[in-house]
Amino acid sequence: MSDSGTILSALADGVLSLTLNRPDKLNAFNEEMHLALRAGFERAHADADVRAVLLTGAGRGFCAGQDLGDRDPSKGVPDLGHTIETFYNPLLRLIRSLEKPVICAVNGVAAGAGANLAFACDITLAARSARFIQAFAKIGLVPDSGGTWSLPRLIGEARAKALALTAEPLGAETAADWGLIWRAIDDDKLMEEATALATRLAAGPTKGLGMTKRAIQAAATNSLDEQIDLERDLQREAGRSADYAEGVSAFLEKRKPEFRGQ
Ligand code: LHQ
Repeated sequence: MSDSGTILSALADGVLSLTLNRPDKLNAFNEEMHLALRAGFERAHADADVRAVLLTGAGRGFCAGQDLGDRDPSKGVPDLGHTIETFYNPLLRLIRSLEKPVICAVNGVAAGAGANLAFACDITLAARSARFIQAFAKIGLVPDSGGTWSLPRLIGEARAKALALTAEPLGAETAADWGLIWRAIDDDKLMEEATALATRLAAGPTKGLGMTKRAIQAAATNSLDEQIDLERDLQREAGRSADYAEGVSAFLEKRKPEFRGQ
């Protein structure tokens, strides 16, 4: 485990674990934590040994969004657009463009940008006791970190608007029932299950998994014609991969495949 203070980082079995580590502030983002988390995702892009990412939080919370002490208007009117452009948007783009699975284990409350960060990941699990809060409405802000994009797509406009306008907390089980996250897990089993899932995916045909992620994301803006053309192109590429050759050989030889993500 390497400890850069605000982000704990460890690579094991192809899984890069990134843990938000400002537990006294419920892992609210300051600039240092932003930069350290960004460095973690940049490593995930560049390092072939990283085949999946597991994002979670230290302590009783997952992430309470922006550290409001760092963006206090009483100390001068802040340019929040600059904050978003400099810190949040690059992070979102890094997560969405990473062609490797990103698993999120929401260990406790996820508020503001913390909630929308969890929804930007590929597979999000949450402790049964966790709750999601679009806290922006409580302080006169607008959902960011992709929330106005992901919420209506994941749960429809009616629920998206109600969550964003009321800032009412949403429990993990309801979030799972609505399709905002993949599963709610008993608190004491969350990390075990999330680690097992990330490890399983990291040992899988991660080149194909990465292309699958790209295709599903592209569907948000593609027509059916564009999408099936994309599927053709990606399948052509996947069909030439070493993992496809290994997967078919293993199937025919009735053995477990050994994928290398190539
Ligand atoms: C915090 C925070 C926090 C600092 C808890 N900051 N200390 C983007 C661009 C630029 C600017 C603005 O924002 C954005 C995006 C955003 O994320 S906006 C939304 C920002 N987040 C919030 O508004 C959430 C604020 N926090 C809360 O409402 C509560 O803390 C929640 C509901 C998350 C948890 O409530 P509790 O479980 O009752 O915990 P708590 O309130 O007692 O918090 C524990 C400690 O964490 C406490 O410190 P203390 O020294 O009193 O123990 C809080 O002050 C601190 N904390 N969130 N965002």
